[in-house]
Amino acid sequence: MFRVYILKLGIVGLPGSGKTTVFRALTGGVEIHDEKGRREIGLGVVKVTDPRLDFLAEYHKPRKTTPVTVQYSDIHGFGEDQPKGAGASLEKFMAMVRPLDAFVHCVRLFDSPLQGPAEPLRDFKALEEEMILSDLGVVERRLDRVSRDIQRGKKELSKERDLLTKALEVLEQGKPLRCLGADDDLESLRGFSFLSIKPELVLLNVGENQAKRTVEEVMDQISSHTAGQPKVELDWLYADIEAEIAGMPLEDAKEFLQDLALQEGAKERIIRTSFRLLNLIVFFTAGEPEVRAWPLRNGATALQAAGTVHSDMAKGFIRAEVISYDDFRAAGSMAAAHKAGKVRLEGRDYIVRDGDIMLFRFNI
Ligand SMILES: Nc1nc2c(ncn2[C@@H]2O[C@H](COP(=O)(O)OP(=O)(O)O)[C@@H](O)[C@H]2O)c(=O)[nH]1
Ligand SMILES: [Mg+2]
Repeated sequence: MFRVYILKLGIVGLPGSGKTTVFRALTGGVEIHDEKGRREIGLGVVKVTDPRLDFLAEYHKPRKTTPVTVQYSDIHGFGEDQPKGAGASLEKFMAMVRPLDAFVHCVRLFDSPLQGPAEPLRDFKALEEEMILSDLGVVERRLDRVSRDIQRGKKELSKERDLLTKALEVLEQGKPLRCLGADDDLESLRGFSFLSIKPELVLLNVGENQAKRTVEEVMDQISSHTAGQPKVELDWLYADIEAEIAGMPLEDAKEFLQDLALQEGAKERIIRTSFRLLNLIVFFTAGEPEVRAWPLRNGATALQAAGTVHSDMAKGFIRAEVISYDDFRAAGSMAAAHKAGKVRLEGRDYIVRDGDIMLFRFNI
């Protein structure tokens, strides 16, 4: 819990749906390297732009400014190019998928010479079904083992059996595991490598010649299909165009956007959607050494926020001095904010809000 994490999003989709294009659009081709300096294929880290962070940096002129970061990975292995047979490649696939916070499920909305005309709802359902079938296999095998162990006297496994039975029911209705509901159920299932349990951002990859109305119709179709499911969000992207822009110098990109009458900020919008999907907020710490944005679970306390920054701050927590970003903006300076009584002293149980600027007092 007391750990800053990089948000990990894995781009999945049927072959030819445009995963790699989406990956390039979202990361601009930024790559990270492993410990030996080798390029990690299909892994990119993005700094999240945030005008609030920019303003705080302008005000404090810190030595260092640190945005929230998001890691995208380009995951193939679904659909036809699923790793077959060889346990090693399935293991490798699962090792990539397991640590992900959520999937970005890329759905093709452009006609493709290889895959044929766009059939987004069909494609969406096909991948969903594949995830559900994979999970069904895992549940059935595990349930089999657990039931036998219970017969041999391992009574302590009966809770797991009940949970797996509930999971089985959901899957047999053709629904993804994220529909299970109660959050603690999901927590205890997370140890397994389930696919359909992950929050999912459905991302329509729209061809440049698609009519706006078509996009809206498809969005409607998919959202009626996922109606009632928790942890699903829907968004869209001109991946091909965005990928091209991502590789351009800034000035050229601006001109290009103007020519196409496109709005800037699809990437930022998708990141905001991901934050909503994962129920995350952002708080800030701001001073002369560093101005920094931190992701935090919505509903987390001041103590948990302190622990995100440093474990000592949680251990020796005394109180937090808190001002909302909007109040700070309105006051114009920290001195004015203090004078106006906008800086609050909050205890360990204070529920942090999006945009809070926090200073932790601690004693260790
Ligand atoms: N027209 C059009 N073509 C696209 C778009 N996105 C991807 N493609 C093309 O579709 C093909 C498959 O894309 P790719 O990203 O490699 O798909 P992947 O197999 O899911 O990684 C490539 O030829 C892309 O250039 C798009 O938005 N519009
Ligand atoms: Mg690819």
